[in-house]
Amino acid sequence: MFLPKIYPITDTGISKLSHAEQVRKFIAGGARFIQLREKHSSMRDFFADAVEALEIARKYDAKIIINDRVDVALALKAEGVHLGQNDLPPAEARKILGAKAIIGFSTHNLAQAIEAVKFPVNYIAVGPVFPTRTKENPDGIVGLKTIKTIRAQIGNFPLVAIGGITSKNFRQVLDAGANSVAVIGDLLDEPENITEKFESFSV
Ligand code: TZP
Ligand code: MG
Repeated sequence: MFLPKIYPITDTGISKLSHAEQVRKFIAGGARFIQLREKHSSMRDFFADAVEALEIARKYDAKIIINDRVDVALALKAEGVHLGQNDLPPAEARKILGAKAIIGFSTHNLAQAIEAVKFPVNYIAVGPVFPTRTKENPDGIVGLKTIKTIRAQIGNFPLVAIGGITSKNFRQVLDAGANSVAVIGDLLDEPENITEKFESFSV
């Protein structure tokens, strides 16, 4: 399984740190698979920050996945992209990024998850599992029961759970059948402790 159990995602709004600085801190805690997620800053500013983040990641053989933007992932030579239901369709992203790219795809219910595993994607994400304050206009809460149902329906297809996951509840989410938990707020809300927080998700 190429997915790590803990999949950290950057957020400059919560951490008040650059993507590069967050990547540095996640890597110091042991992360080697990190998503850069930027919803507000200009493409220019994000790109410059992401170039720096990639330079740091390369030194540690850490993989970087870019949220939403296939063009940015391609320009950066990032390892992959994470797409939502309203982004470029996964099949188009695959044509652009090639067979080796890691493509993740967000789903928010059982029907979407069942559909998504037919797409040319390397993993699907499902969420929000629990209430989250990080995402603007989140879909309805999925809950652990739906994670179990999705797992039963998709065989061993790589599954990431996201939304409201913390160092206290993540084991339940893995036990419900997720291969990996993606975490934003609980890792970043004390920016001075990001490395320690990552380490506290010990599995
Ligand atoms: N998609 C579903 S919930 C979510 C995303 C991007 C936000 C997850 O952030 P947090 O802070 O870990 O709840
Ligand atoms: Mg998206």
